[in-house]
Amino acid sequence: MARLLFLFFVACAHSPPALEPAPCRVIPGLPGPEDLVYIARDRRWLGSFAERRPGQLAPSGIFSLRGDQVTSLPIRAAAEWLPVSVHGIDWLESTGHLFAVDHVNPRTHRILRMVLEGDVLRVDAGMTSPLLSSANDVVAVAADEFYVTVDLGSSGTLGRLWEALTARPWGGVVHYRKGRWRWVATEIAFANGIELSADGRHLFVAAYQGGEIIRYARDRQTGDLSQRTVYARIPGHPDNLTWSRDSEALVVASHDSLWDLFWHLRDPANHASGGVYRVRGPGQVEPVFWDDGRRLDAPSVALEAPGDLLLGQVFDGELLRCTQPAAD
Ligand SMILES: [Ca+2]
Ligand SMILES: [Ca+2]
Repeated sequence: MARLLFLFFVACAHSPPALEPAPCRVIPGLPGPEDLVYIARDRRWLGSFAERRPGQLAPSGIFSLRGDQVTSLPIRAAAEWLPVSVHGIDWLESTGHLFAVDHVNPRTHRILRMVLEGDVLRVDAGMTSPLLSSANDVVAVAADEFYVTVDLGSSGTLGRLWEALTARPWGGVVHYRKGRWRWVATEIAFANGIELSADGRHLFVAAYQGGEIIRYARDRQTGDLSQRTVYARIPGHPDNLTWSRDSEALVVASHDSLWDLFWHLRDPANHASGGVYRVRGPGQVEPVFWDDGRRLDAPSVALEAPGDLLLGQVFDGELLRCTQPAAD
């Protein structure tokens, strides 16, 4: 089994892109800043964080980054919603809601909808379904409609382990509208980051184990997905998706090697390299950042804001803020 594991992980490695090191600075943060959104009206980022290393206390929540100041935001909620264990998030600008995947316990995942009131988040709805066996990320369409990626479709622990190790395409996408849950996409190898086009006509999903971004046509009346195509192949294992400042490109952070990620999980001194890629159209993949892990390990998300590219990661506590040429 160990030999099989070794061969599997080595097979996932690839060579890094040739890039000049970007001018970046490290911002000390909270453990596992896995996903980010940008709140333009407040000129600040919000991010999910969670301690994922075994044997540690497991704080989790939402942080705010203003300037270089990271603060954990208090979450006000009925007792049944607390404590939270947050994973992927999405910001719905039209209603001012933050949506968050909450890994409340290993078998019951749910989606929390929160309102940002100054420096406090108030949970105003929580939604769950047996379909959310292993939820990863969420993208909201409206206050009462969203899509959730389910990374591993198996229900038991052993089944999930087998599915992950053998890269079985048993994950998918679940759609929620006004109390109704249903599968709208299946056969995805570890469905991870998810984004919607501005016009709502296309949905994009990062297949982490497939090393690709999948695009679907979306029916805006029914929410149905169709016309699955491989939009872009990404080096390594693509995690969360965001839109570029000009909304013309998808930006994706990717881990180079699952083997390195595994050893980084065991010990922060072991580095896990990764990159950030911009996808301007079908097959048009442009590397914009790469690091061997000494500045940032296992990048999980990259989000552009005016003049900056902010990167989060899976396990360690730092954020990386890189200067970009001003686009606006
Ligand atoms: Ca997200
Ligand atoms: Ca993710």
